[in-house]
Amino acid sequence: EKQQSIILQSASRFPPIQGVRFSYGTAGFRSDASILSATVFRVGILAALRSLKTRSVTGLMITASHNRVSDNGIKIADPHGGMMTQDWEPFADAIVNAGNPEDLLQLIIQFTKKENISFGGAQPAEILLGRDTRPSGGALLEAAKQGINAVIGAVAIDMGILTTSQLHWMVRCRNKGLEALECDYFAQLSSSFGCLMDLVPRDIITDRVDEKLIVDGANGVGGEKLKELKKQLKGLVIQVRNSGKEGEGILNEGVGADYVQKEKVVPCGFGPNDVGIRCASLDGDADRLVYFRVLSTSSNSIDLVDGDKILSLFALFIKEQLSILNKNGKEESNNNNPVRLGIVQTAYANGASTDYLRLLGLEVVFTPTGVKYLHEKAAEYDVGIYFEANGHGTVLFSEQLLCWLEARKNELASASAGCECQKAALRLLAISRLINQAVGDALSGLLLVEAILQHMGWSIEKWSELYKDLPSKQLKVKVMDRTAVSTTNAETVVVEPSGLQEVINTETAKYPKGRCFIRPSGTEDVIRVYAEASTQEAADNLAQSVARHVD
Ligand code: NG1
Ligand code: ZN
Repeated sequence: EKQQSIILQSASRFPPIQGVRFSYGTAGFRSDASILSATVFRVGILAALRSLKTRSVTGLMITASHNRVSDNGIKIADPHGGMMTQDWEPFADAIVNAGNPEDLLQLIIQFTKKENISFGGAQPAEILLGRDTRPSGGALLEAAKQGINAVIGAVAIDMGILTTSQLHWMVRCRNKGLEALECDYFAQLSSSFGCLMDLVPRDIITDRVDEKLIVDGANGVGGEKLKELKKQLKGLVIQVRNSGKEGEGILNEGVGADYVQKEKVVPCGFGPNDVGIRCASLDGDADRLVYFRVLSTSSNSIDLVDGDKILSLFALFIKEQLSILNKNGKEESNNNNPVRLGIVQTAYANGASTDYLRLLGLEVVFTPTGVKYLHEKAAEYDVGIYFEANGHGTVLFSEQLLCWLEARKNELASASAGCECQKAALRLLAISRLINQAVGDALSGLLLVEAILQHMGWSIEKWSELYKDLPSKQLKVKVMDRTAVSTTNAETVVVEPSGLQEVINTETAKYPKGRCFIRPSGTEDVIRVYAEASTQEAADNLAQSVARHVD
């Protein structure tokens, strides 16, 4: 009774905008920030219910990632730190679109009955809140808090301005009973990075690898956080650009990982003096990372080292460490039960990267776009590495493998300290602590890249030469109703409208090495077109001609 009137009362303070429908897309709800407060309020309620249901800490992140500064969005982190379970998405859609407080309340009553959720239990629900640097973030955070407070027994804990990855990491740690403040996050990253650097083979002439790295912070939250983190790092000289300081520029405008990866041009804030230097770009909430090298500022050209190449570098290194362990551990029981290493990509992965990974003998599988799918798939392996071409990804280790590595480490420490085998175990353990197990994380990904380049003694140029990207082109087509397009087979085949896939096939067949697919975006009102072919001109033409049929 009391619960019902609280919900009704507070919901009436956040009336939904009539005529606007929201849908839980690739990464939660996103739109222009000015129409989001009712949505955010309701997602606050949802996060509290999720916490009650799981009897664990959940998280709420307010961000629109790489989108415009005037946009914002909200997503929920589940107890393990990943995205909210897909089973709850229909309920999320329903409550966000409920027309008035009374309808909202009815939906909540029905759902909590069905899910057996009871209010006001002994254990309070705890929800960690985070937001990026968007100016609308403060007010939206307040709306989320009010949503949480409308649920009796739920407590909102404001963790302040964070990267998306930090918030997810904190939720995961809290549920493991570990310390989960920002200083703990920085300490874990810097100590595991230090561990990997200490294990760099001495015979590598490290001065072949330039210590200097320039990072484009997208004028978002990542730059400031990196400035904090770098104080604790040894062996790296990091210069942060586009950190979002007053006057430096606007969030995601002409800067950041999304811009650099999609446009393949030099971001703002970089000039002729940067030619040839190893550079990286984060996105607006620092869960994506790409590298690049400025070729020429006059022609605005870069050599892009995207998520697929980061994935390839990680895969190569981890495979090498696993094989050292296997070679030296012949009598190990684990030999009967080899470590399963799996690579997860989406249709946006450059075809050349997939060929390269398969040539290495690795198992590569595909899922639809969106980390919720990639993450779930990667978790099926002992070591699962997933990346989207745009630079969102991470490496997941199974509990079983971590236990096995710990045991190996201790065994080997007593037997033959300092053997290659022990070092490999130590490296893999360090990677599991460095790389964010909850979600993609530009900061931890960046440190792993840097450690591996030092280990290999590779320049960015050398790394980039692992394979040559096939020329590709991405376009987006504004449409009235993006739901008119549906796809299957990890989004590579159009189901509806009927006949469209045949048209795409016909166009694609005209180009050597041609590959093309379209899909509705889950975050914007557009249909995305991706094309690949043997030359840039061909890829552009293929994308253009298919885009014309989408309209
Ligand atoms: P949509 O809008 O569904 O394509 C985009 C990215 C995803 C993912 C989400 C979440 C592309 C082609 N798509 O999704 O990979 O990062 O945003 O931010 O880059
Ligand atoms: Zn992001």
